[in-house]
Amino acid sequence: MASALKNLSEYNSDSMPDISGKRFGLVVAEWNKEITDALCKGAYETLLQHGAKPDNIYRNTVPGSFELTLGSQFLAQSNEIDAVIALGVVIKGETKHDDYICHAVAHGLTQVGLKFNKPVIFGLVTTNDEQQAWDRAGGKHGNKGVEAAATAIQMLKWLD
Ligand code: RBF
Repeated sequence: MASALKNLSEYNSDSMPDISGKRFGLVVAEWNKEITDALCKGAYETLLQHGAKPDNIYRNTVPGSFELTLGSQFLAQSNEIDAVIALGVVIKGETKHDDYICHAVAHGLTQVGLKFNKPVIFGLVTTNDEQQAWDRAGGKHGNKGVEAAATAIQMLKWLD
């Protein structure tokens, strides 16, 4: 698979819009908390690196990834938030729960973004095991939180 060959967090940071006045909502699932914290750190630092103000970044938690959709909706409906970044880690278990959760979140976040006409970024890491999740939360495959934040910033170009 292509993603196995490169660090996906090496995005092109040219022509990023000015985000010094933008407000971001981070929604972070508490399942696999140590890993989602690493995703959140990556996202937070990326926003700061591109000029966001710490006071304009709101971090909120939800119990698990399934709740990312509603948590994102609570933020997206606010006029005070310009973009939402949803972060979670779903690790495959013995049942098909992971499938249901991932599909629900992908569908749900899409709906929220369309409903409120603002970026709602899918930062869900879906893996077969914990190591693969760490590999994507600051490990050998970069940090999906960094990518999610970069995606949010790039999408804000549309709304300037
Ligand atoms: N939430 C996650 O964020 N990641 C998981 O890997 C995860 N696995 C779950 C496995 C099972 C069997 C269940 C019942 C829930 C799991 N959840 C997981 C929690 C889920 O996202 C949600 O918080 C709960 O189902 C309550 O709605």
